[in-house]
Amino acid sequence: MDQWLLRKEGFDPGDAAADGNRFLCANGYMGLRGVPEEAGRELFPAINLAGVYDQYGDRWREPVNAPNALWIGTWFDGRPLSVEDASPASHVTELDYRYGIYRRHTDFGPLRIDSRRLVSMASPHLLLDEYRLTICQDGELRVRTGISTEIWDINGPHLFDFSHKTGETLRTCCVTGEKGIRVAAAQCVDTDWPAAEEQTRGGDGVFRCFRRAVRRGEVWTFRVFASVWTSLDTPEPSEAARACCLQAKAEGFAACLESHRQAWERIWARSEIALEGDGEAALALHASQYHLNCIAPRHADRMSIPARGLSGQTYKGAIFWDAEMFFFPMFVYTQPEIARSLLRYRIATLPGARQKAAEYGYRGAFYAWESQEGGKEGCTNFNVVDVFTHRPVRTYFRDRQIHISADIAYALWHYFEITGDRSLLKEGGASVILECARFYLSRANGHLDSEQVDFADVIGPDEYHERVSNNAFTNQMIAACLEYALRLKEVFADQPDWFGSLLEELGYEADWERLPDLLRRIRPPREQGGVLEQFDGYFALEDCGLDTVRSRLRDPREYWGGDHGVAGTTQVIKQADVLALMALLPERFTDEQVAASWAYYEPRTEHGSSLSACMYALTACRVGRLEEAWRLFMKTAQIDVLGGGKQWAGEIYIGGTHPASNGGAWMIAVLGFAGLRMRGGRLTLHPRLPRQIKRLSFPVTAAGRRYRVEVTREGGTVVPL
Ligand code: IFM
Repeated sequence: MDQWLLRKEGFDPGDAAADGNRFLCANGYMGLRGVPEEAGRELFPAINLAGVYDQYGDRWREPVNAPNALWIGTWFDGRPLSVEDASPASHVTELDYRYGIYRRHTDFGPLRIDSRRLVSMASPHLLLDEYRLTICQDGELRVRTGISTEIWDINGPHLFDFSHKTGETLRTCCVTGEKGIRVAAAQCVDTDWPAAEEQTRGGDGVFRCFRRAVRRGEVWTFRVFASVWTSLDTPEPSEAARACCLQAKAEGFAACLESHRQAWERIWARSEIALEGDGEAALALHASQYHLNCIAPRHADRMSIPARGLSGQTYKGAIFWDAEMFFFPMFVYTQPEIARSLLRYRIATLPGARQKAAEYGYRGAFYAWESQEGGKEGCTNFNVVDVFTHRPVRTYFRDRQIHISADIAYALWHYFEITGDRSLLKEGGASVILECARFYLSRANGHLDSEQVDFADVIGPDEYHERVSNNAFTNQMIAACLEYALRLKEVFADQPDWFGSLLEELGYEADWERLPDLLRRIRPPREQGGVLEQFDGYFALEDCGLDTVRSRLRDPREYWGGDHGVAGTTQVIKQADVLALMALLPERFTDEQVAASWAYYEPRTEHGSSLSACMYALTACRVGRLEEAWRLFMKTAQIDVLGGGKQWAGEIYIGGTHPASNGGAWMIAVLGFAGLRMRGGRLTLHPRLPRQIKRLSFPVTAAGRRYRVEVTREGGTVVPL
């Protein structure tokens, strides 16, 4: 079995949305959905741009899809050859995870198309396609390549005022509606086609057309170089796009491909987990690491990653806690400069978080639940649409999921602990931690001089139970945030003046005095026989099984949470909540508490979020439930190989790739199965390999040094490189 290859035979338009995700190519700047070159809007093609947002009318703001600069269509004897309409004799789609290369092989009878396509990892604005036609019958061939403006949007349109230029390089320019961001795409072609081409521009884009009689046995190749830039990158995006593709054409396809492959080799040298013992698991792990690596913002130094990566506009292209809790661990241990970029995005968006806290009448930093550019809150008060009434449903993610600020403080602290580098704290990270702690000071319910302080009216990770009090996850993460704030003083013990002036600058003196009090009084989780109660009153809810709750659904797309959701009045939860807490702050809980809570909550968990299974797998490793850990690992790691995961929340499409699961797969393998930890500046291992795994081998970076970790049934080693 090839551990680097995803392969699919046949074409089913019903799978187009899922396949576009599974076969995604990306490089952090943009994501190219895995659909064939000739795809029209109905097959959801997209070149999704990282960090470029637009709002159309009063619809949801979402990231912009660029004009489709790699569009190619083929006609034979006047008949269009598209996978959708021309019923090919065979069609195979492949994704090479090692080098991020999408391939398609389609036999249409009179001709065969074999193409390979990529989004360059060496040059962030460049896309390439080598499109080869093998003629199987004499006839007339027409090939049209160009920039199509048939753009798929969920809440668009976003691009207006299209203008096109012909010439050696075709160009399209347009602007976004809300902010007037200019978006430019360019394309040029290298081919040995003997006849002159004809160029056209119009309502659907700008194209060149190659047409002539061909004979059986001939082979024609079109090497397409395309480029996308926006005015956020440069004042002259159109010129930059033109220059980028001309330079690539001058270098040649083979040279561009080689630079791209070398860039991927460097990424794998720093991050690849080699797993021996189970081919499917090895493939799934490569797939997970591919999907997370290909959306990392390598071209920017203060950018984060949306919850559905660059696979489209789902979840408004927003940054959730997924970034800090699920993507960050792989990056901090393999490519800390990317982890740093994710956190610098939060530092840069601190003003937005302060503004949000102020809007709700609090002080400090309350980060956006769905963060867009500048920390703008993308989450609306009506984030789900009811499948029966088609009315928006009031949801409380935006205003009650207050754990988000503590999650960010948690990642900042762990960046410092794992890298040993204080500079990020000095650059603004310390201010973020202090401002998050200050938010909780002002959000705490009750008087700080009362014996216990509640955090009432919140939502924990389990979003099916809204507006609960003393959610264990939230309270404990807040406690951790306060501790990190207080420990900053020790971290900067050798620079008391600097730390003192930071407190002064933030006007923090009085708050600093109050932190220990709040920390001491936060209500601890209630417990029954070692099982932590998820929130006040959870144990009193109806205790029926998952199947019972599912049987109450009247529509498979129905939302389970909220006022009328089938899960809200029961103990059935959407995703890991108490167990997420135990996975993230393991030292706070005994093995007995973890074992008891795992046994209680797992059967009551829908795993309706792709963030769930990995937290259960991590905690299953700790308590020796290795068969379950393995099952949940496979569920996590295979999500984008099999194209699974929920597609709908009410009437809202939530499909896409699953970077949180991708990061979760890394966490299970490294932190769970190998048991890697950074403690007191040292890496330790505590291997717990399931029987299916013979050996795990991977590189890690910690405290500025690189190591290779090897784990077998006999034990593990950490060897400096
Ligand atoms: O952040 C998650 C949340 O926990 C569950 N719903 C989907 C979000 C984005 O992945």
